[in-house]
Amino acid sequence: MNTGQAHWHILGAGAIGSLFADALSTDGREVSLILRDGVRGETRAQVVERGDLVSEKHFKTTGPRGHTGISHLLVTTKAYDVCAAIDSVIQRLNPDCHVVLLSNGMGFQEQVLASLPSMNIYCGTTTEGAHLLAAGHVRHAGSGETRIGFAARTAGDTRPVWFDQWESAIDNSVWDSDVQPALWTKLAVNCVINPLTALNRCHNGELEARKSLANQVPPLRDEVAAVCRAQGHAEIAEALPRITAAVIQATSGNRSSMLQDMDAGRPTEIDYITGYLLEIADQHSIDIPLNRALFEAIKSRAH
Ligand code: KPL
Repeated sequence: MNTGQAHWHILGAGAIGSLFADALSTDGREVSLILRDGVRGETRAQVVERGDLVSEKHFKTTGPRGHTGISHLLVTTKAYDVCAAIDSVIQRLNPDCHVVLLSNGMGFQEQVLASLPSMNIYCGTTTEGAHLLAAGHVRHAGSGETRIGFAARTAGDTRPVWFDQWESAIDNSVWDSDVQPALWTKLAVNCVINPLTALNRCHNGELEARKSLANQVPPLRDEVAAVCRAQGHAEIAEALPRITAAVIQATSGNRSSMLQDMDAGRPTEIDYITGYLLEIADQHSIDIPLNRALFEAIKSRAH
């Protein structure tokens, strides 16, 4: 039964995974990190800085092929790693495991639903800011909101019991009975900001401050809005000019995650951001040439 105290296993101990591991454990939950080189019985120190407060905790670690069953799995890997990472622990997932997908982008949710049909799959999005300063060392960069809901809605779904504990651990967490609009809003914003900042190697704020870049935002955003509207999210399409401007301003000093990935020589999440938008646009026979050009430019540069 999963009605008692949840023991969270975290797949993807990057900035957000580490931040949430720290918050869940501070609130009294049992937390284990699944690491590629993790060894059962060993612990890993995690330092989280929140302003002047520095907390250091030692988490149990386990490799993907550990022995214990997993009842609650939080996935915070890069989008392109989600399916392979889940596959690596699939033998350990309890038949009624609760799996929360908090990675950026869209497209992998359907794949996970298809590969784990008996399990409880949730997805969500967070605007919490966190930077990984080094492996196991995270700085909280700003408070945000975390919205979570079922990956696929069925009649009679009720908020899961674990969310009570989650909500008490993670500030500003919201149970969202229809999380798709939140996922689409994040996707739409990422489609506008991430490829442009990555290709121009600029901070988010330059999309407003540099005229040559600022001029590219409205036509790109209008293409994204057309796809949102066709997909049934007219309210996102209407609000997109305001939302993108607000995110660009609020994150003006940030380097987008796609720029950081390119600079670090990592694969980017473009297939799950603009790539997903292109797939949905094709389903609706909508031409979005500016997004396609950015997609191809990132693909030709990415490692
Ligand atoms: O989510 C982001 C990202 O970089 O992936 C934004 C909102 C663009 C902030 O940088």
